[in-house]
Amino acid sequence: MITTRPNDIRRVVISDLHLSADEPALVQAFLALINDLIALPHLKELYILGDWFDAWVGDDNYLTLSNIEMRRHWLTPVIHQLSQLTLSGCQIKVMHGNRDFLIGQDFCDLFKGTLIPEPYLLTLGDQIIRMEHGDALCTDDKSYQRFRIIIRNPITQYLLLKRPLQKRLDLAQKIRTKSALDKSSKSMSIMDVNQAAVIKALKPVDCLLHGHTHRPAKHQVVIDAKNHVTKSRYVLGDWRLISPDTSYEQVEAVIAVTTAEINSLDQNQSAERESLQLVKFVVKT
Ligand code: LP5
Ligand code: MN
Repeated sequence: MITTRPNDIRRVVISDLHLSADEPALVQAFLALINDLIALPHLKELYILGDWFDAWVGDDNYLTLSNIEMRRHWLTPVIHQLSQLTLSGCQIKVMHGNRDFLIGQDFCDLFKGTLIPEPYLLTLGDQIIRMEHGDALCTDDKSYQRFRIIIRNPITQYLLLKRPLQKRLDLAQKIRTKSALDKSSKSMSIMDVNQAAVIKALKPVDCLLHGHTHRPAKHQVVIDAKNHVTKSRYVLGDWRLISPDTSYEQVEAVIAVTTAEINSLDQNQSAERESLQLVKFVVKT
């Protein structure tokens, strides 16, 4: 579904799925993607760059369910499918977003995935790609950045995770409501990345890949105008349920893939070069 060259795909990067029990079509679309990925013969890694879930209040919200509750839970098929992907030889790497920063390694252990730090540097040949969720780049959004400093502090998180589950669910709901209210009065430009923050992030690397802003695109960023230095910033898209007509719905997302090109050095030797591109992923539901 995502390529006409299944043999050449090496890595897939996604973000901003916002999965929850309230949007089963998004969950189905994610399962469809994982099914496709299992069929890719040389896929090495799947990266999830944050906001995989609409809200995550702690791993115990799933891990403490009874066997019967777990069997009926919407996450159980997701974990099963991801375990199959791991078994097929693909490593699954999970980064926190602003909505699911409480995901722990205990949850990722269920499918033998790895929680990765933010930012995360991926080296592809001689190219270093900086991957991050993207919210830290939105430095013009002062109220969010103040909130981020508090909520991402390890002491705050330690104290939050000690609160009873129901209290955490209530708090998450309050934060969502307050955030939606605040967002309605913020301009689009305030909620986008800040150019100086992007240049600072890009300077020591070759390329930047992030999500969060829900504005998928490939941008050329001028790093040094005098010396004509420009670098790429790739923005992943959020997963959206749309209705092209009344007879069906579909989920669309802009994801990133790396594909390998084989360069022959001479008759006996060849080198693989991996390149990154954004692609549209569409699933009819
Ligand atoms: O996610 P998105 O793109 O819609 O909005 C973000 C910023 N908002 C957030 C909040 C999340 O959306 C919702 C959080 C879900 C729950 C997470 C787990 C909770 C753990 C705690 C319980 C254990 O990140 C939004 C940005 C926007 O991106 C664009 O960059 O603008 O930021 C805000 O709107 C934040 C506000 O400006 C400040 C919010 C202060 C909240 C204080 C809550 C106090 C409790 C309420 C009491 C009435
Ligand atoms: Mn986000």
